[in-house]
Amino acid sequence: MASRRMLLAVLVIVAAAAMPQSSMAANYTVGEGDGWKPDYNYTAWTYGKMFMVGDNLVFNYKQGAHNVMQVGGPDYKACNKSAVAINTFSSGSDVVPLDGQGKRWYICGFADHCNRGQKLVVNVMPASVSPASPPSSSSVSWNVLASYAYQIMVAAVAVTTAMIVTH
Ligand SMILES: [Cu+2]
Repeated sequence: MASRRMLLAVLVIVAAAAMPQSSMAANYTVGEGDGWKPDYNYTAWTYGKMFMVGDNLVFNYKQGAHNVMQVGGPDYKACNKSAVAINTFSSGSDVVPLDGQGKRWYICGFADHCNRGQKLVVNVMPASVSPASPPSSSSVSWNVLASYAYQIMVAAVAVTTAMIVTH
């Protein structure tokens, strides 16, 4: 009986390890410790990050000194602060859900901040990337492979541990 329980525990661990990482929503703090401000390169900040549907962007700034306007592409490009925003956030600690795939554009509507770089564009990917149809980018498929290798290793360690414990 004890070994059956152990086997069940191992199965649970293996199932947990095999869950795709994309099922966990991530919070991205825009600009990390620097927060949301002018004279910052937010395009560089996005490098190497993969934004997925269900993730959140967190904008931190002094309330009343900045805001976050979600606008369309042309308004982003032109830093059009009088644009009719899709959404405006102004709490100073804004959690902005990425609830749809595709490009999203954000600017600060204060003074010349947008022209001074306080603007962000992110490309939101679908929530789940199916292993049956891996993304075409070789770097992404490599990440997926590395992730599988890690999961197999975790499962192997779990099984070995269970065998030692039950024998
Ligand atoms: Cu600003």
